[in-house]
Amino acid sequence: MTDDTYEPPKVWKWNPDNQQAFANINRPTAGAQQEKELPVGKHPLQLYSLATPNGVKVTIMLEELLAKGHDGAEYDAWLVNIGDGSQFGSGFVAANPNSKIPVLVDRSGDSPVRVFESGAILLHLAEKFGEFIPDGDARTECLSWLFWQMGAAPLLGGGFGHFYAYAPIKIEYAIDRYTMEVKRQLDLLDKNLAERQYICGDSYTIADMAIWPWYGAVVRNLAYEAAEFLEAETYTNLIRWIDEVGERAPVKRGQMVNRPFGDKSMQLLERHDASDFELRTQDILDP
Ligand SMILES: N[C@@H](CCC(=O)N[C@@H](CS)C(=O)NCC(=O)O)C(=O)O
Repeated sequence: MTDDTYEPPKVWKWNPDNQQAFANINRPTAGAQQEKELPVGKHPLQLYSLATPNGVKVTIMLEELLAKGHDGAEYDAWLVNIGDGSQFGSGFVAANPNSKIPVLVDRSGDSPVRVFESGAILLHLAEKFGEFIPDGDARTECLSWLFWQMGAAPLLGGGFGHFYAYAPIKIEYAIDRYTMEVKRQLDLLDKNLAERQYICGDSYTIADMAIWPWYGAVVRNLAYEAAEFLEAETYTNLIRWIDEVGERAPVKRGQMVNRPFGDKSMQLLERHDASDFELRTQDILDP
């Protein structure tokens, strides 16, 4: 397979035998592939997720809300293993027809409300609890950065991350194209944070929670092993903010939830109670 000899056919056909990264779960169609209901716990909020950057955004928000004393933000976090195709179960698809984590089912009202797309979940929770979203013009600025992140991250992850780290061949054209864009994004964040403490201004908001898991992971070399390639250490304002946000206790807890990889003491596969962080990490359950 070389990119300079490939001639696209008139009509593309799916090859289910394709062995490339994520080929076992990718399909050209949407919808449920098997019958499987979602579990439901005791709390008002039910989260079905995995500790990828998109998943972590939401667990950080929930832990931040709980730290502020909002008992209504108590949640059950169920682990969804996207590697085995759990996102294509009928219950999951009913909650998120797009078959991607994270998805939240808010059961605090008369009937359950599904919320999919991490940005929509952050906004739903911010509005529900009146937290981490400012008023007036600052709200507009906050939403601008939130929507920026939702549009920018696929270029970082699906574009740069895929072609730099996962693609079976290194395609210079693709890596160049996405590296250019990712460095532009890093420079944008760095310049913004040269003037502000947080992404939207003086206060910590859902825009910080959306942006931090992605750009924090790349800059701290926790995603794609590309920090040196991207000269991440040169974005000093960004690093100052990454370190500051990373020091928050709810941010530390949020990263542990639905995490089946890495250091066992940081893996809380499911979260059903605040005490789980002390009592149910994998170093204790599976030493
Ligand atoms: N725009 C979505 C993206 C969610 C997303 O891409 N989730 C990935 C994990 S980070 C996923 O569930 N992938 C499974 C799949 O593609 O089948 C969001 O922000 O919620």
